[in-house]
Amino acid sequence: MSAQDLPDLESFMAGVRKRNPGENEFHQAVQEVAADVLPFVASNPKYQEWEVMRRIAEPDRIVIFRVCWEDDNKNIRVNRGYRVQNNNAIGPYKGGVRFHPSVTLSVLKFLAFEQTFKNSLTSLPMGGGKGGSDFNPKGKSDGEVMRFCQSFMTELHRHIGPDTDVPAGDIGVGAREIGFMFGQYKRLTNTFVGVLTGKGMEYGGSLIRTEATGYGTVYFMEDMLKARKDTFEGKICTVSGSGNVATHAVEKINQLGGKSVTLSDSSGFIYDKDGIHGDKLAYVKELKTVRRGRIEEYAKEFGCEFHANQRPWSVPCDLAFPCATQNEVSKEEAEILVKNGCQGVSEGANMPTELPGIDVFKAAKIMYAPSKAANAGGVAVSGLEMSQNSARIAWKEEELQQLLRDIMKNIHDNCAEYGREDGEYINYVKGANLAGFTKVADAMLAYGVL
Ligand code: NDP
Ligand code: 2IT
Repeated sequence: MSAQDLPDLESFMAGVRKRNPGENEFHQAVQEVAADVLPFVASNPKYQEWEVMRRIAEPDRIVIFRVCWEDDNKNIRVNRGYRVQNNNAIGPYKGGVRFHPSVTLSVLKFLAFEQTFKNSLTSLPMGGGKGGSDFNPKGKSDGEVMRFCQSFMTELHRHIGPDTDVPAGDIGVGAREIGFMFGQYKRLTNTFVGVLTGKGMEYGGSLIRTEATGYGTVYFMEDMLKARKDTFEGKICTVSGSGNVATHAVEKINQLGGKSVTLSDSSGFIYDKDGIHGDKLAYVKELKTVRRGRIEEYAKEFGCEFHANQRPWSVPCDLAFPCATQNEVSKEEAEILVKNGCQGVSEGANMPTELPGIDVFKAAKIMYAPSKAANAGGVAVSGLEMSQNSARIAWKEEELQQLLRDIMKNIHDNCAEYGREDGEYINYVKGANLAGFTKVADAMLAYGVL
């Protein structure tokens, strides 16, 4: 194929939109990657010739199934379950399961696509996948959640396995749900294998998996600061979300000398000028994982501001950590962050910034770590959990802490190498996309046309 035949971004995206009508989140994720990868393949024609980018943007396989369960009032409930197996060029499909009413095929396709690049960046042998359901665990009893998880796994178990596809947690799926799903897989297959990660310590889980995503997101920021000869000391940090990723991001920010002043959930955000630390952070973890209450209760308990139905980006900060969900930072909010002096953004959530918002961060040349690099610590420790399960051993906490720290530094340095632009500016978006793409693409070339 000659240079003039190379597809430009617009015609490439027209094809993606035509093949995947109405799937806006999927279009957004593909466009973010293609904008960097298409010019790169133009100077590396082997990838172009073998249509690698087009093939990565077409999932290997998607399974969609009915999930029936009975609620506490004996009503029959019907939800929809999914598993998107995007690409297994470099290892078994790997990626979380999300239970949230906003789950659609488009959302899971974007997540599985992103996961393919993220997992490649970890340098561990994992392909990309994602699954979930439109089931809403909020307000459900433990018995209802158990019956739903068992029904979900009754179908899903046919499509996964420790060397095939290894799901884990995500929004709405934590230790409780992983326990129910692992138990059902074990019962159905009469095997005890590492088919899920994020497991409890009693049945094959890994130390620091729970903390890994939030910690990793903050480590990535620490490395970006280091590259600018700066540290966390005294930095005011805004964080969104109040689940697994957000609370552990706050924990690590505090340990590194920063001050976390916000948390949020889908009803609004709290602004605690004195900092969220110690007993106050322990309160949030208990509130969200045991009592399953609302973040507004924090404001009542500790006497700080609560802003209903708003996101925390108007609060002046040095550093921002979106850790709730996709598209939670708009262009206008990105502009407000920059105007208020924000110097860096590290994404714990997947694709939290809308495309025009990313352009604002790039134009302002602030430090900006895209999710596929910044939140890879979680799946990296999942990869380490898989290794421990296969070898039937358990590593010590110090070893795992060091491995996580080293993996995040390696991801940072790899992205910096691919993303360095004129002058000192590092375009981490480009760096993550190209570094993630190359390994998967080279493996795909080795296999021929599949
Ligand atoms: P949790 O379920 O533990 O917490 C999710 C948090 O985000 C809650 O505070 C929730 O509030 C809020 N949230 C969810 N959906 C929305 C929404 N539509 N609008 C506003 N707030 C919302 O999930 P995690 O912490 O695990 O996941 C958070 C993000 O991090 C997700 O984007 C996930 O994909 C990503 N991620 C998670 C990893 C992990 O290891 N867990 C790994 C890598 C990325 P509420 O309770 O009101 O719904
Ligand atoms: O988005 C993610 O990387 C996750 N939800 C974690 C996936 C995993 O397999 O640990």
